[in-house]
Amino acid sequence: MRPNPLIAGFYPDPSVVKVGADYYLVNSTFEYLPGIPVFHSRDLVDWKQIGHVVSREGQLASHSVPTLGGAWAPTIRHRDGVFYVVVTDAMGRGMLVFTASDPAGPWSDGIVIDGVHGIDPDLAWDSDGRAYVTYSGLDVTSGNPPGEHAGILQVTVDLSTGAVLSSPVSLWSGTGLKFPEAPHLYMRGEYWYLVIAEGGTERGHGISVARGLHPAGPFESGPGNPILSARSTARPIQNTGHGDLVETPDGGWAIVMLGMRPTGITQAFSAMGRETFITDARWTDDGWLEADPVLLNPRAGRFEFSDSFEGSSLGLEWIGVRRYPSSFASLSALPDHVVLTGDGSTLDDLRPAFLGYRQQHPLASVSVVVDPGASGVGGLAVRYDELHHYEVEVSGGVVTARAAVAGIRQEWSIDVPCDSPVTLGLDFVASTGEGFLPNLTSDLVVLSATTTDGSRHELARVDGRYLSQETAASFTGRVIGLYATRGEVLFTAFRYTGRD
Ligand code: 6LW
Repeated sequence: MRPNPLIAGFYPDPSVVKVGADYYLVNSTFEYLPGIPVFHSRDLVDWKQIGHVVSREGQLASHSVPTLGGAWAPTIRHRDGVFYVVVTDAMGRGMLVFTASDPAGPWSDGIVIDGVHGIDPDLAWDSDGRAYVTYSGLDVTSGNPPGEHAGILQVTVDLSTGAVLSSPVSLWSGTGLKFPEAPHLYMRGEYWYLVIAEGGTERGHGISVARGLHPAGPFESGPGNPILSARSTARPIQNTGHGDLVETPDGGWAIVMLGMRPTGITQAFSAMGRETFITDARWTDDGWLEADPVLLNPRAGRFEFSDSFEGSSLGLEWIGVRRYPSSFASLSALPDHVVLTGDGSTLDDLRPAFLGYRQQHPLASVSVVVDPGASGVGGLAVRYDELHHYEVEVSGGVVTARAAVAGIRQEWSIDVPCDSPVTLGLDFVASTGEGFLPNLTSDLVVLSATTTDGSRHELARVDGRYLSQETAASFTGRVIGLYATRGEVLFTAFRYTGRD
């Protein structure tokens, strides 16, 4: 059995393509930059990030998108030596096509698919080379609140210019559940299969299938819909839906999809947000698609990531909020350090100087050595969005822990020696403390500071459920990060350990 989660942490809306013996997978990134990570695998088990589709200014309008906007639901495909990613830059540039000859990049600037308002674009070609963009008719491109849902729609497109060659036609839009979305078209034998998600990205999420003789339909609904859903089950992986079908190395089939790992019994909370999972699929004798339930199978052992910022560039795992890390983080200012420059923006603002790393495990421990100098202010935070973040911060001989939740905030402070670095810590532990119902809610987040004499000061223990998908209601997940709000703040020895 393959590991599940397949790619842990905030990696939602996966799309995957097989090119020869190689697999490439992309995810949504919303307001974070660089955007749309590209992962590579040869066995569908071990994945290594090789680049990003969005790696420079102008490709997306992410610097100004509101929370929930940005890179939604890319599809990756390959044809005649060219890789394509179609995606919606929600509340930004609209629906876009990016191309690259090497999936590691560089990718093109992105062409707008003119006048098409919708999300979750798919790309497929018929035998004449005509390109079909099939999408979900929810208009999030205009900056206005989404209007009525128009179901699954399709246009033909000239991919070299973005020109739409036909009026949108309505395709099969599921069995009647809410939010028909994430369509993908595949040709197999004499049929075109239309696989979609429906039921919404919450607990009711699922995947349904239809087939027809032409990519534009008409489509006939499959007999076993939804073919995949965890709704109303006690399975530890919930919200499964939004999937892409792929042939496995041994000639079988699998669906890669998003899911969540909520903690709790009735009310439950998902700290990491929507993650990437996988399950086996197969074709029945009468040519319909079936899928297995999505089962939890975490990778064994302890995971460790550390960074002492020795090289000349940041690793691909580091991300910023509506800003590229290079705009506020320097590796050249001081050996073995990253220096973040604050510009007055705080974690409550849209564009903080925040260098982020995704939380990937329900139990995790993070630390970093921070030196704010005489006038800097900075620290270590875990963030869901502008309204939901916990942090431990140091400036001028004071360490402050802060919890901000939906406009409500609390702070705790201690004095520390002014002229030496401090190790700041975030620990994500099981919620067994006094006043918490063991394992019935989420984790506890412990905010601490350790001074150079080795004494550890715990400033606060905060209920982790307020930094979860269900509470924050953003589309992302927890991202842990170093940040500076003022001055130049020096960081070294970042360490993340986690286990499932
Ligand atoms: C995405 C839609 C969804 O476009 O959530 O779960 C939206 N699915 O398909 C944002 O990720």
